[in-house]
Amino acid sequence: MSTAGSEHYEIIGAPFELGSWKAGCGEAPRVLRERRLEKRLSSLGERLGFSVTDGGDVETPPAGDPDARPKHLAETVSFSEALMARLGECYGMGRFPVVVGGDHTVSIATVSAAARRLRETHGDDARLGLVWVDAHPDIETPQRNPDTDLHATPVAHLLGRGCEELAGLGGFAPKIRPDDVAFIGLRDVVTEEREAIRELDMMAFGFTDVERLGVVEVCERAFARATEGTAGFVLSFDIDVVDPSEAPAVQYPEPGGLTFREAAVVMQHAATFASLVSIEMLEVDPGLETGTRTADIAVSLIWSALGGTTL
Ligand SMILES: [Mn+2]
Repeated sequence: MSTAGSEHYEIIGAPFELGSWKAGCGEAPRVLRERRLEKRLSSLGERLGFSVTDGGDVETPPAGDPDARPKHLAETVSFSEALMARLGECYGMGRFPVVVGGDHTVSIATVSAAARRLRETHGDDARLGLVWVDAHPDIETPQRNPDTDLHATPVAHLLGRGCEELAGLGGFAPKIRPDDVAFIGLRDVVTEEREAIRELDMMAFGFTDVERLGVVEVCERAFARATEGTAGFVLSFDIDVVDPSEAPAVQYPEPGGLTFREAAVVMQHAATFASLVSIEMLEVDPGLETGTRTADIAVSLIWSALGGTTL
């Protein structure tokens, strides 16, 4: 199994949690570090020939007016700008970002930064692919549901929908085209999201598709969608795609999730592409479990995404 082809990975903590209705995901970067994230990746790097740096956390803004709508938009914009700038530095140093959230609003900045990077290296027409591994498609908009939590909206914003302040992050939009995106593991989708996925003809594999087709076939189709015709792609991983019996520390536990083994296959599949430009592990809420099972699974999955295999 080859690696994503980078010689230097940088861990970047993004402890933003205002995109969710409850606090908690902001603790994940600290807990994943306590579970020896950097050490495990560095050990893998000794085997595969890459180095790893822990770049620390991007600072998060304090919560503003809780009654403002869309919820915490100003704070989300200011954090997204800071994270996007930080990722620009990371790419500028020739490093590959390994982003640890934080809630899923973090993806608005990570995918925007990757899109900007490809525009810089491949020109303004460069397309960015996206593999979104999640129980939810996160394609809601504050226009349709003013009370939505913004972590339910990143895909919509990356497609150029939603709020202009977020969709236009970095001064361009959209960041991705619907036909360059693939969802894996969906199992909690609201009607309007289902309609948006159909209307935009997006590739989506629900949890029963994973069962029927097998995870390898799903990976082959999904990663083909994100890599063919694109200059690079991002792997965004929401830990709630894993079954809560194995990864319980999530805010929306839903039965029927991927097994840890299936999730590891997805990550190892990602690692075979040299065009992978960034990965992220989001939505771990460590306070929702006693012990560290979910955090440990998250660390192992990141390890797999950097090319980690048992043998
Ligand atoms: Mn999500």
